[in-house]
Amino acid sequence: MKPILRKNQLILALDVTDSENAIRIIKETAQYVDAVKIGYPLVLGSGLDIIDTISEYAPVIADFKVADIPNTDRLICIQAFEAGAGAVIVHGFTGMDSVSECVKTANKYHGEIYVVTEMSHPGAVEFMQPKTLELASLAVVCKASGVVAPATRPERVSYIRDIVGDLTIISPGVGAQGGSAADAIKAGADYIIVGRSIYESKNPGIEAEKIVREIENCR
Ligand code: NUP
Repeated sequence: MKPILRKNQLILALDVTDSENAIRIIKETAQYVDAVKIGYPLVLGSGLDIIDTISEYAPVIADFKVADIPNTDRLICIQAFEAGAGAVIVHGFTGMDSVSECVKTANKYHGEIYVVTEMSHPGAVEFMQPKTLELASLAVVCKASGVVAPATRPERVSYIRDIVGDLTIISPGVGAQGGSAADAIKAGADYIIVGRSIYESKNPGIEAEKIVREIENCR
């Protein structure tokens, strides 16, 4: 995700499963999004080459939530960066050695690592929320580029901002999960991640533009 020149502060979560649909949606939305987050639904549905295809339109963040021993993490990150991803999302609960290995691998590709702090869904309060401070601090210590923080809980975005300083915060949970783009940005998120509200819409381009305007109006 390195040099994001346009700052619409919007990342598209492209969780469709077939490449034809994915390409149609990115063509309609490319002018509004700063990056595209691609995860297991699209990669498993259409193959790893989709990362390269989509990266012709916008930088790709591979949301693989990498969570293994350092060597396996390294192998997964290599696959993602070799495929054309500019950034990879990893879990932090595996500990410092695992996350550091991901950052080390990313640096070789001039890529970025984002560490999940507290997830946006209700279940995240069970096991993750009590460890948010540690997970966010780990991202700082390991020199990750940024963290993932929940737009569904703007007060937690503020809390995480205080911990991570100037690391980049990317924030999912807007729209389908109930969060507001403006509230998350005001709480300190750098980018909003939006999936279903855009890709399930009849007019993904119009929907993406609407969110960009909402963000602009709250700056
Ligand atoms: O905490 C997280 N919450 C979340 O929704 C971490 C994530 N990576 N995501 C992802 O963001 C989720 O897997 C999906 O790809 C996207 C949100 O999509 P939507 O709820 O806007 O459809």
